[in-house]
Amino acid sequence: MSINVTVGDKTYFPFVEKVSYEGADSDNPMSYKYYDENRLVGGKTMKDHLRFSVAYWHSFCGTGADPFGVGTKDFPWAVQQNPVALAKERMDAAFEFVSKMGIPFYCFHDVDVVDEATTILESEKRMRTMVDYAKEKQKASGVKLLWGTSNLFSHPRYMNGAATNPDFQVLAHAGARVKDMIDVTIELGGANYVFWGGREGYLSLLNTDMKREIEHLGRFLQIARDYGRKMGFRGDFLIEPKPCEPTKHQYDYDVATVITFLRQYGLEKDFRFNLETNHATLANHTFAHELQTAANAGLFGSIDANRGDEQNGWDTDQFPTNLFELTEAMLVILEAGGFANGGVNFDAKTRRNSTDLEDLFYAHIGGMDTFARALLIAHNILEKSPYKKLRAERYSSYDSGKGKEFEEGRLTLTDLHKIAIESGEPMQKSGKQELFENIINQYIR
Ligand code: XLS
Ligand code: NI
Ligand code: NI
Repeated sequence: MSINVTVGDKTYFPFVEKVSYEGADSDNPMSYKYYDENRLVGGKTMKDHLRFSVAYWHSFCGTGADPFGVGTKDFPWAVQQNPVALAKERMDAAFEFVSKMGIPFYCFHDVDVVDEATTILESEKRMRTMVDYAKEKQKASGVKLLWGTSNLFSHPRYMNGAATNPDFQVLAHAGARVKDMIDVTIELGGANYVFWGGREGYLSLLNTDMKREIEHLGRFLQIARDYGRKMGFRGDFLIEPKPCEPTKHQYDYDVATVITFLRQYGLEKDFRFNLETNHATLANHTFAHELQTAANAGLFGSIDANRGDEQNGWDTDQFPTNLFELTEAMLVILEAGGFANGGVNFDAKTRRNSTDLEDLFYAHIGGMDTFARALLIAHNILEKSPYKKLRAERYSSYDSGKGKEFEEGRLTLTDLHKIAIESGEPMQKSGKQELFENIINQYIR
């Protein structure tokens, strides 16, 4: 079967028709070994469990430039000089890729799709053209928008922040861009709208009124939320924590910090979390920790899937391959009820020296297969292993008697004093960590 989703007749990836599930014994590198979109896992297809998404910025815009060198990747869709013509070609390539991969969603920042013009109104006009184009593409391919967002960190005007900029004119500019992207997200049927505050922090506390900046961020998000709801946006607003980079300190440091912030500004009913693996590890947390903290607050939303590097202290955004780490993550996600509006967005880039177009396929195939395996393993652990029972048993002393009375708030400190004297020294109870770890290993098969 030939799929033709490009509006023109150009193809950017002629070397593959369609990436399909062929099973773990296949030697075809352009096939899924584990991701079988229609396979049912606990009554739900893998496709619906994982809701994969491609990140426009890394896959179709990022050419491999780093602080030490220019880009290395010659994208065949990036030859046009005219910004709208270039944007259309890039979108042709994006939809060809996403369709051939059988990935159901994509995500973008405003500037990924089309370059900003010199005025806000001119930028909006360009974006309108591209929204019409994207609508056609979405309809022809069935691919949907997982989330939209505005890039409030790349342009030099945001060097001192966007919503937290000491200059109100910059904040207003950021507001205009967010308003436009909320409109775009609604028009394209986006399931979520993301805020990642890349420059919402500081480089030095000496020149920073932190209290005032955080209040501005709270106010900014409130009026963005109010606008979105007024315009009929029913999806989730997502906030994406990261502790630092490019700032020395980012205000949305980690989940625990952001929960307090959301509650302080009355945002907790409309906002949830978009959690990224490499951001968690930069904050010295595991990914599972961040997921669990969000789930505990009922605020788990979506994830940006990638992995960091054990030795490097920055956001390397590599494609996820660590099965143990992802199994721990999927355990938390499944126990939290899985994704509703959210999904697994690959906020990951191929390495600077991965310069073949095929590499984009291999990278996503690897990430998707690892997630598919982690899903199966975590599902089996929860359904078949003693994992949940073992964990529950550790807390069984609170299920009845005095422990239960404590949980219900019926004991005073004087009561505890009396109970402790009566019962004497508590018996030692093992935490059994190695046994829990062995269960994960046992089910990785
Ligand atoms: C950067 C962030 C960014 C957000 C979207 O570290 O992960 O890519 O996901 O602005
Ligand atoms: Ni991200
Ligand atoms: Ni990131």
